[in-house]
Amino acid sequence: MAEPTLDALLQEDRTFAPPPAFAANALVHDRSLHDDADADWQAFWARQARELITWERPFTKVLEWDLPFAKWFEDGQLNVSVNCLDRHVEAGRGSRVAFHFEGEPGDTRTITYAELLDEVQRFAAALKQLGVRRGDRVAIYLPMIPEAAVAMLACTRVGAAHSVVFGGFSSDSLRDRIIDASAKVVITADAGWRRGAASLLKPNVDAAVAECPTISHVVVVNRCNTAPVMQAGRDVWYHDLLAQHPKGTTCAPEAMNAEDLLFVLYTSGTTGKPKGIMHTTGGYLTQVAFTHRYVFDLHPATDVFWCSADIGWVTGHSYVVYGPLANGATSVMYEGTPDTPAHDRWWAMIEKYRVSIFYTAPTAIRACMKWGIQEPAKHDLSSLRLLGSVGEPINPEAWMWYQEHIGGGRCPIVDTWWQTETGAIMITPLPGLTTTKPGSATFPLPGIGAEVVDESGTALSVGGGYLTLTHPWPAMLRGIWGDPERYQATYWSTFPDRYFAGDGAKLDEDGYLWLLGRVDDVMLVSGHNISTTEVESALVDHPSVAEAAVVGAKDATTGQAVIAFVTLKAGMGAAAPSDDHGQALRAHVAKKIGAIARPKTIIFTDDLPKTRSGKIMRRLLRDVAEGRSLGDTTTLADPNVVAEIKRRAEVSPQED
Ligand code: 6R9
Repeated sequence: MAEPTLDALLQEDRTFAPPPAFAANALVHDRSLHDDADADWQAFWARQARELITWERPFTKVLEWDLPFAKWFEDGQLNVSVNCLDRHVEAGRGSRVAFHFEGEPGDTRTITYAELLDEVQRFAAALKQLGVRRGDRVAIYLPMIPEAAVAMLACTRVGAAHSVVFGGFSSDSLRDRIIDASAKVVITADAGWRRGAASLLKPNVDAAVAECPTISHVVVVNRCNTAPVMQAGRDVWYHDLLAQHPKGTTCAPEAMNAEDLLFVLYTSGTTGKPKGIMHTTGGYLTQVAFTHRYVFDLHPATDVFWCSADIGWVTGHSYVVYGPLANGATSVMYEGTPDTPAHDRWWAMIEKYRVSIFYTAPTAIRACMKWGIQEPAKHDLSSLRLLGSVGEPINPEAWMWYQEHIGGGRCPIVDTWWQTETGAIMITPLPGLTTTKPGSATFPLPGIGAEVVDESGTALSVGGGYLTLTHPWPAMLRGIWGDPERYQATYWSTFPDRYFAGDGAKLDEDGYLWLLGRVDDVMLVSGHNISTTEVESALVDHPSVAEAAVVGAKDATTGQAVIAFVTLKAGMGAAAPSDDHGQALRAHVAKKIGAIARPKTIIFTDDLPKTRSGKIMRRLLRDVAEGRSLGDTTTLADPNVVAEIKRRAEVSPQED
């Protein structure tokens, strides 16, 4: 069942019109949103901000743009927790479920909007008691448990900005982020459940905080009963704080200015010191609410939404917490990994909670493909009506698999392009409106200006180049914490008057956008630009391949050589891949793309080094391919993977 590669798709017309039944239900079934936005994009966003958000003080100014600094809805005031909680309860929807939480061991908790508001107020009162004030920063280092959402919302209630640090990060990463943001308090847990074991967090916090003079208190959720050491005077149990602020405690929300800092979230980027990406209050909330509603065609009273992202990633901020809650939606939240206790965990949960909208990453889809179609086939997935993808370019093969085996052939797929920096979805199909092509994120949303430009910054109407954004958008980053020059230099200096996303993209003859990954990931082989994504897509197109990562390594004759790291599907020789298999894959790439793209070396590996959000760390693979010692591995989901790959690389034969 060979699916076409990206290039083949660009030539062949293979499009999917929205299923008719879906189009009839959709929020958007004509181009009126586009027409409105095309007529006046600022007025369009102002209208969304008024319709979707409750303002304590209405704004009169829409946008002040002093490139590269934007202010949206600047004289407006609002509180995010009020928008996410109080207004739904006040409207009589307090008994609606906000979260169906499921822990990895199978424990569950159903939390209504009224209950969530109660816990947020109690915890917000506790934060105030610990000395947290409007304008402070609070670090959050938690597993995927309801307390993570409570902690974030409690910060917004008192006007403190949060900095969520992914629970899989090391104590050094946590320490650096706490110091950079001068956080006052850390909210953590003793541990979280991961692959059947308690993965400890508190010892990392102790090591980090020992070097962080700004931290006065550490709040600890008792998730796994691991009896952590509690430092008197500094550490305090979450449940003790709640006991001191019993049910019914209120905590008046701070009226925040639209441009007050809502959160800082660090992105590692491919190199260098992590950047603290700053997001503010009014614009961010407007765009996450808008995108969550329209991109996912949300019907808040009936849908069950599940975004599988961790809260440590921007996708968790925007589509587990703020977007769904602002819209009064019901979400699923899951603590663990999709293979615990078995490979059908996700599908079992979709069946159990009757999930209607499922949003995940291509890397996860490819892992599920590797485990086989018998896993989803064990479950009734008929509640699903819409699927989403985010985080990486989705290869056509995975797109088709997702559509067929998870979506039952009836669910539209929204492939959503965006970044930590953009805060919310920017490029995506709209269900019921856009005719999709497998692997293409299609078009910019209404109100968003995106163009592909060449080296000189000239906009292209067809062909490959660099993805840029042509005007400000409400959820855009407002800067890099503590480093305005780096903000200007990284995003606004490559092309005049444009935001440079750092991604390569292609426009096909029909004007569809195809994202090609980070431009640092483009290889130059004998003078030809070859995108790592295209070679990976061609490899995954081979029936035996589950996942592939491609990098360019220095080569004396060709400048750069294509090196491929390949994971085979179960039962496809994964245990003992042969040289012949490597030759077959090389030939496959040559056939699909051309001889120039044929990998020089193929390294078979059981796993690939990935960040917690599932992105392949190509920088590390380049280090392996070029025989260097490994750079920073602290942001890897599983640091052992690279050591194993290094060992394999040393024994892999090269092409003659
Ligand atoms: C939301 C998120 C951003 C980078 C981005 C791009 C890649 C994300 C994508 C996609 C192709 C998509 N990316 N979505 N590439 N198609 N639908 O992932 O944020 O972690 O900051 O990463 O991810 O390369 O520039 P973040």
